[in-house]
Amino acid sequence: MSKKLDNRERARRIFNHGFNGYMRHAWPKDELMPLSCKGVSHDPALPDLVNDVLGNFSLTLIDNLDTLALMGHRKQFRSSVEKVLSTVTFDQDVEVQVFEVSIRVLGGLLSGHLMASDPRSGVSWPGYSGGLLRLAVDVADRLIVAFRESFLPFRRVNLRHGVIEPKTDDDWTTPLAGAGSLLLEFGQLSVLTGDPKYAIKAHVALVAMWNQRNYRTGLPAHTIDLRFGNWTNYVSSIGGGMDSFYEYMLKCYSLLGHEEYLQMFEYSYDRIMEYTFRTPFFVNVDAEDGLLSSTWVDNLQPFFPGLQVLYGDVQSAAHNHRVWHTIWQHYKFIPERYNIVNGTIESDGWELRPEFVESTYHLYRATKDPYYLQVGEEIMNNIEQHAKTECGYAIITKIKTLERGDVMHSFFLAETVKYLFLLFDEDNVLHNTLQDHVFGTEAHIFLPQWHGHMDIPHLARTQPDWSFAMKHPLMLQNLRRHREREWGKTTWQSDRKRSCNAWGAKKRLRPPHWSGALQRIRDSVERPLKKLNAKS
Ligand code: DMJ
Repeated sequence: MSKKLDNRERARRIFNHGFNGYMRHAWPKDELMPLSCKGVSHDPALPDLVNDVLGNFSLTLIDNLDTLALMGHRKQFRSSVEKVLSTVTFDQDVEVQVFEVSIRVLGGLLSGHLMASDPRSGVSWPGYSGGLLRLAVDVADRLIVAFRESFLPFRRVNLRHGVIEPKTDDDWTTPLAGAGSLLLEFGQLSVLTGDPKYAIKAHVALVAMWNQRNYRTGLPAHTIDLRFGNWTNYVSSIGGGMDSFYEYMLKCYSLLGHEEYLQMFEYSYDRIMEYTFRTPFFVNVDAEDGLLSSTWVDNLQPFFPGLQVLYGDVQSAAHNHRVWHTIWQHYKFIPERYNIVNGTIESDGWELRPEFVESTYHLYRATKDPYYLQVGEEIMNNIEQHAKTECGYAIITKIKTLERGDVMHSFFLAETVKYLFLLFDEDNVLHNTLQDHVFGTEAHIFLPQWHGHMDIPHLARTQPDWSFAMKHPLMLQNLRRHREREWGKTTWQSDRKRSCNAWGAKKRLRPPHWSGALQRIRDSVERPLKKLNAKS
């Protein structure tokens, strides 16, 4: 067997160990606790626990239906779909995050449905009658109530009772990615069901957030108040809280086929490169003036080279990926936050995250450079050596001492291991019969449905209540005026001032002065790149 196939089978074994461990010790709970070998779900005994995605709906199973399909585990895929259909209900008294449930659960159901119904997947069967799609509609209807007060959704909803009445100002805020990246899942659902209401909501939210970008820098910021449209956190980056907002613009173009998404992405990409790229890192800046706002980078950022590949900027992607590889090799993992000035860990741990593997996969598909296969092998070595437990894989809480935590996020199998498997599986259906696929941010597979083409931007524009919002660049400020009638005079001005002042009061950080550690990283990135360029 070739080394590549060997590694593919190794990735399959990693998946089998984690998935079988989950099914044996945790299912029907949401996730496996890999140290105590038991399951975890929403716990009513701990009402204060901020519950993002544990909703008593067998999360890991739903998140991995398509992983089973892509690995060709035909029987297990079918029996897992049947398990989901016979046991999962979304009528749960739990508070969940709209974005997380959309990308993991809605995305998982839709992707599972496409695999079960599209003969090109190789795992479909004639008796499948669309049960996963019906579940997808059920969960989406429970999420869509989040749009009750605004064109932007509340961050959390209760799956049974709907909107959670906001108590604090913070309850009225949402991060850019949370509100602005729902369109792949909502759009795919609309196209499959023929009901445009999901896509319209998500489209308007995406464009509304984009329209609030700063007029000077062109950058959107991290967090917005959904009543008034003012940013409450002015940081702008490609990292946590903002990452998938950009990802969805480009991918919505691929999935839904409207130039408008591509144009938004092109504009955004230029702004990102202009303001946040300070070689070799993409840094956090203030959306208002583009000045550096902190000196750390986070563990979601390594997804960006993958997106750059999909956009066609392979050279920059390769450079960016080298930076993360250097950090990975140094620590064996990528820390949650890394301080680029001191070259130290700013926030410890590696949560079995997929982003670096995802980019490695896309770069390999684009370049076929065996270097990326080598990177994949290194990643598997470290996972097997340090994260493997008796019944699954555990997050690393302290990188230096390799201390582990009792958590195996559903995305570990659904994304990290899926991308590892695909990296080594040249003959996968995704690389052959399903080449027109688009990955969601949770690595779920979406397929353009040209026969059911739906002009979402057009439909959004013709909605009586939405059209005024879409026309104005500062739509949310118009919304504010509109809503003032219901809410009375608001404190919007003073809120905005307060948040600006709080931010402005902080001494602005100047671009970092390259410390020795950073210089070493730059060298180690640039040297191999120069070699690579010399070769080609
Ligand atoms: C995943 O749920 C998704 O990749 C999301 O876009 C970001 N966070 C996690 C993995 O880190």
